[in-house]
Amino acid sequence: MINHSLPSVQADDEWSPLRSVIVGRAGRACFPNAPTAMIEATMPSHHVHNFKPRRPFDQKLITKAEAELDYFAAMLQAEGVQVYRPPAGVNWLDVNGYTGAMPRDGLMSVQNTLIEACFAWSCRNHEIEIAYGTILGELARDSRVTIIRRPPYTLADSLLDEDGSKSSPWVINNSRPAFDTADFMRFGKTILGQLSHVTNQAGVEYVQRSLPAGYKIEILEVNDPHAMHIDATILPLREGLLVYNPQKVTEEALLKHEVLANWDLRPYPFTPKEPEDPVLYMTSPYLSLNALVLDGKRVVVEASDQQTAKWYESLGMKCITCPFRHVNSIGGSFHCATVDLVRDSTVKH
Ligand code: ABU
Repeated sequence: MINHSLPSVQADDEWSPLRSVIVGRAGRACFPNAPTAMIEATMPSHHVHNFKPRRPFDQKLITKAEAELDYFAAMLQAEGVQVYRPPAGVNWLDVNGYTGAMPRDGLMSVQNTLIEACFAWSCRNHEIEIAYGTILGELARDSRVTIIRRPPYTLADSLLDEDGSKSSPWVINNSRPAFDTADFMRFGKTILGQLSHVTNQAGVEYVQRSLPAGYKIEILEVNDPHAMHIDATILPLREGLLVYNPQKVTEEALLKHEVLANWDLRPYPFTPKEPEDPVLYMTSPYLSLNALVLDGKRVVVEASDQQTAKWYESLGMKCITCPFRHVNSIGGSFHCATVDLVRDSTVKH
């Protein structure tokens, strides 16, 4: 259902009041089937052996993850946020894919424009169409919205040099645009991004060309040899307050960006450990920074993560807790599992 008072896509930042959002669904999720070099570059080394072609995640894990996603979606609806969900029961095993639980990796809203990722991992090539094609079709009925679908030339399977050589710190070359949208974070007309093992310079230039007029990307210098997604590295809690992972980025690097001048920049003060059960197959343990801010006053945090909740509250936030450890296990937290479609804007249009 389209609310005709606002475009069905309009969001410029990570903290303004959230009005409309996509929440993912896991489906019959599988360990992503990417080339070994890509998996070794990005995934926790002690879990690399799990990444075998056509290997589904344990069904009990997925059942619990789906229940957490459903609870999260219901909680957002109860907060007055319009929630879009993809179809249930997608069998990712059949299509040699991964999951529909992490839509932030593949879709980014900027003003009235929704940009589809040009994924580096070919097992994700059709993820957005399969899980989100119907929602994109519905959003596209609003003539004020621009949806930029991935063009076929970006499907070229050319990102790994055949001789295994690398001319950069990253496993992928620059032969075609590659980017996951989770490598970008919106701060109004400036978008901070990172180069990573899934985002190359051609991908950054593609995103820059896709942005509405007046919006620009700046590349944040991160210290993360396994970089893949910026959304456990920096988290703006509200305008003027950002928390960051000091293992991955320095205050000095952040302050090189004009948009963060005069911001209160707080290093995350804890050293989280990976839970024993369920484990984190695909991420660092810093998922507390992968939070969803509802309106610059309220943030959703994982129900068992009391130390982070207390810390965010000491920074003036109200924490809404939600169980999400089984979703965490298959690849991310609240930020990864969502795409904000409409937020009240900080930018004048
Ligand atoms: N995809 C979010 C997690 C990123 C990280 O492990 O740092």
